[in-house]
Amino acid sequence: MEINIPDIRHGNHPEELQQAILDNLYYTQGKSAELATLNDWYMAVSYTVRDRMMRHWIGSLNKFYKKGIKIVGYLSAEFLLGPHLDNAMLNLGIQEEMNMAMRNLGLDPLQVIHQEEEPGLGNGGLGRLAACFMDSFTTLDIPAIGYGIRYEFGIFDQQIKDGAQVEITDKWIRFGNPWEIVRPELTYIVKFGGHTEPYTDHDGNYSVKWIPAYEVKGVAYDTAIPGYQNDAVNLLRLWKSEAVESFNFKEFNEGNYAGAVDQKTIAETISKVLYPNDELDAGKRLRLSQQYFFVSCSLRDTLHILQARGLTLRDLPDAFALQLNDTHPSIGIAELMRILIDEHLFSWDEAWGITRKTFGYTNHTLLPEALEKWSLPLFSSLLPRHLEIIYEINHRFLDGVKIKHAGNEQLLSRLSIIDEQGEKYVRMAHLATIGSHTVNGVSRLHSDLLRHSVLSDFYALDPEKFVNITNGVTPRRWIRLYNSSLAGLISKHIGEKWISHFDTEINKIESLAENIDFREQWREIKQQNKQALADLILQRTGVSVNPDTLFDVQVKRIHEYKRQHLNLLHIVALYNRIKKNPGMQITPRTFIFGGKAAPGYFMAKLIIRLINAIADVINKDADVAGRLNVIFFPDFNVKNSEWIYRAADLSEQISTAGKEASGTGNMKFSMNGALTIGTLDGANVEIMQEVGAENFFLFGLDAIQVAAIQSGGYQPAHYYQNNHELKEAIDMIDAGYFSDGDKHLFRPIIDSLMNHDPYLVMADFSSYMDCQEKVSALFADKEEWTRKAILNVARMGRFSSDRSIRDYCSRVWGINVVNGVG
Ligand code: 26W
Repeated sequence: MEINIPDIRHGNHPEELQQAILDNLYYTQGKSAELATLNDWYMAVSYTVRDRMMRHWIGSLNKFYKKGIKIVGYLSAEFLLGPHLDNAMLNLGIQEEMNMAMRNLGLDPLQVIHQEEEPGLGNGGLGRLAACFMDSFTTLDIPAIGYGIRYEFGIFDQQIKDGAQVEITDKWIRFGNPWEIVRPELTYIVKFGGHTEPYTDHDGNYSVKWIPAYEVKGVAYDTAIPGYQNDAVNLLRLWKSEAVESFNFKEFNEGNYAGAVDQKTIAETISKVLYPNDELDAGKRLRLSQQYFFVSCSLRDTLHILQARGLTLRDLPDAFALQLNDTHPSIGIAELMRILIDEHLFSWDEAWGITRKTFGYTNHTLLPEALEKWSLPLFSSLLPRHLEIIYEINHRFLDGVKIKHAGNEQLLSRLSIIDEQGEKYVRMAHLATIGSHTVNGVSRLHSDLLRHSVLSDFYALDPEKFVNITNGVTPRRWIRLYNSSLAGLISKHIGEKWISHFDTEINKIESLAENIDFREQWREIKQQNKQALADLILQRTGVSVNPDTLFDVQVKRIHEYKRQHLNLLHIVALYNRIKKNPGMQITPRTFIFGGKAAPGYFMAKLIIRLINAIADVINKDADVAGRLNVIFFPDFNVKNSEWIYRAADLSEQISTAGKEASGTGNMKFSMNGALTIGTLDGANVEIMQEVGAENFFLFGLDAIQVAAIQSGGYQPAHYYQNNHELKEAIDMIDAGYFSDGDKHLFRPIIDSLMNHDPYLVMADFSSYMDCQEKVSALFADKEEWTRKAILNVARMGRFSSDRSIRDYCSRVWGINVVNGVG
């Protein structure tokens, strides 16, 4: 007699899922339905979804140990994953069934989903790119391990109090994290400080012993990364630091209770908190400790997997492709050399050969202040053995250069890993470049600028080493999940293949741009998304905005090179135009800003205050009511961005040309039907090429013109004197018009703009104003605007992170991806 046991762990029928949720609530969460809180239900639902990943995960883990495969180890100090639950339900293809099961249990699925605390283990672009790449690795079924740090506190939560940013500690794991599994059996010891002792071993080999001052333990926490409906699951392995000895009985017995646990405190500090600096190197000892900690654990783990696969250390470059996500993990080059030479007695040359063949390095910024360099005293006190190895790497590299460039001291000192100027520094970008087989930038323009500026001497030496891999974003989270109605409309016309084959399928909607019904439905969806955002803005800021206005959106980290203050000058000028001529015809706009400022970045925090100050005055001004609104959306993060990208009409990508390495928000907006106003910077250049210049609002100086003006004695005040709207706007801010007459509050911004203006805000103002008028004019033509919006989406295929990963496989990692799958 056939007994159909409901397959509680694997079954995807709503009844089975319903039972599974109750089971997990009872057996895993230890709660009855009567007493369960929303968080209990969230945990039970999450465990139920996780159960459905387990079988594939274990299968994939076994794959890591299979012969002949090459695993990508993606080393990143940041992974900005965003919430797991909704993405996992999508990728497992059980959204409807899970929502049905939750409703049958009397739950509101959206409420349960939004209960999840976002794992904010990143600052911005770099961290989010790593997360998109993990989704693409797995959807392309490429074996990959993301290695990083399990920060106890991620990026701060942002509150706006009296117009100013207030940072709130991000206690993301206070209610527990159902998506991670701790691996206490997978721990590695990491040494710090101390000194080195050279010695000759019994075979007469010269070697060096590192006697550390202290050690910490790294414990692995694993999170499953599901592919899109392909049963593939990859691994995100994040390290938590713990004391080797968490309790020192001897100290305790002597009554030194603090002493008994201080090791624990020190050790746990290492993975305690994410540094909230974006593009600004703080050069702090703890930061270098964090970097060495996770890199050392990760390298040991790759060697552990290698040995478990029955391979030798010499097989490393064929078994693993290790990618450095910027210089943050680049100490890994010296660490691998140390392990091979000091612990496995490899010769220098063999060790160096293996190291160079294993690492690739991706650069994400050209900003001098963002390029990491560590002072020698700090470096030698924390990592004495690594400094010796870096000296040797440097010495041998420069010796090699001398062969062709003997006597060119200038060149040698420019190339040297050690910056001899003033207080000496270790230049991590130089170590990363010398120690990697391939260096790439993240957009065509950025990779060119990398070749011809920051790393030009290295490029001249070895041009083959430098390639470009333009960034991408995952169409799963950024369209299918966060804009499901638009995704539904697209799938209705071209099927669902575009979700996993975006770059080859999405252009099939191109012809629909000429279809008036399709355009109508398209506009309807945008309007619904704008209404939803307007409701959320009212809820979060108390300001009601009109979804019929043009939603002009700039969301990204606050930074002077991203020029949120240029956007503000346009707003003030527009405001003045209406004030002067209330009857004038303008396209009503709602300006929406969002983004966090690094807590120590004074100007960025002042720009947030200026945005809110201008918003207060304009939103209360009856003369412009209904025609101009300004909003600062608090706590911009992956979770909140769900409502923003899909609701935008205009995407602001207005950085000074040559400063934004790529940008990825620009791609998310364009993929969700926003038109872009932007400069020829980063990936904007390629977006415009793909969508067509006629479907892109281009303005401003290009990177060559910027460099020319900056080296030609730029006079920002000149533009102030010759543009009355600019002058008027500057004067109003300076006069305290937006700060209750307080002339001092925004003076630093005005002084910077009038005297230095390092990011050419003044020089690009009039071109920006003119371009914005074109935007207003076109927006009045609803059909043409919608047509261009559809063409934008249709032509964004190239900006899928799947295409980026396939490029890395062919140009960097030597992994062949067949028919788009690993
Ligand atoms: C040392 C402090 C620090 C921290 C983070 C310096 C630099 C960083 C990151 C490199 C900053 C970052 O996120 N850069 C952004 O990377 C994105 C992904 O490639 C690009 O799209 C953005 O243009 C770039 O600003």
